[in-house]
Amino acid sequence: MSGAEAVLALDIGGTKMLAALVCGKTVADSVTLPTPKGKGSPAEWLEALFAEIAHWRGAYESVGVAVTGIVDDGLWSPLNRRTLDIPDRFPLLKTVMGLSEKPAIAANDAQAAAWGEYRFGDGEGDLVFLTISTGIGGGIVLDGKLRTGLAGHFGLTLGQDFEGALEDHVSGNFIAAAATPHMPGASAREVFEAAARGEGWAEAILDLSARRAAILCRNIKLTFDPSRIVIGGGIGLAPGYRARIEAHLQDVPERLRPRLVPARLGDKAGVVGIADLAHETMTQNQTNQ
Ligand code: BMX
Repeated sequence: MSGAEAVLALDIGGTKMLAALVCGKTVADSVTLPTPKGKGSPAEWLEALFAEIAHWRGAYESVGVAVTGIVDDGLWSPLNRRTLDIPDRFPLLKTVMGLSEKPAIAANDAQAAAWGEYRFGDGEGDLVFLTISTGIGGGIVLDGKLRTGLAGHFGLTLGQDFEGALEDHVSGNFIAAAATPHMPGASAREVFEAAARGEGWAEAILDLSARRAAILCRNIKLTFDPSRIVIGGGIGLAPGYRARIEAHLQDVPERLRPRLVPARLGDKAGVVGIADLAHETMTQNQTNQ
């Protein structure tokens, strides 16, 4: 991609919305806003985001948008309303194309991030990406191909020792909720800070979360045998969390043990991945014309 061919990349998660101008793996500029959960409609959230980046107009030729939830035929729906409560089949692509006046593509946030790490991260071969954040998202790249649709929605898988979706018992929402009796209103970040001060209750919450994440990683290893599981997301990349998962994998026989690596692109994996997918799609469309 030449420097002039920047892509506007948006990543809308359960906690924050990130807009970035991306060239290859370089993020030239970025803006972050909190996701206005429970306030207004996704159309209004997108309008607010586009208002923030109005000065980027003219700097990009195409748009990629990565979102928490599933995108089918350009329509965005939630799978777990606890992660983000949006209407079913919101016309995401149409809205983004209307606001940007540019061609656009849309995909799931974790799948986009998996692609970013595959293209520009460390290592080679098959990978599974796990974002442990508000929820738990995942993306699978096998034989150089990103799997789409429901593939990789590990956060929605069911557990044996609890009711409902795995992410509701592991991710940021879980960590914050479990802290209520000890620190009412605490955020997941504050639980990490409490654990760093050596507070036992916080240690116990993070350890339970990490133990369940470790089981998920073992199951992923047995399902896909990827060369690595790339860990991203605000919780996944929080200090010490990956080490906690690894501690629960120590006794797993070596052949069965997943190799965990941190997301090389950090919290930019989603925007870099969706920008690359958008660039590929636009190039292909031009070739076919
Ligand atoms: C949920 C699901 C996934 C998403 C994952 C991580 C919704 C709204 N989201 O499993 O599609 O990839 O959370 O999302 O159903 P994040 O917002 O925590 O990044």
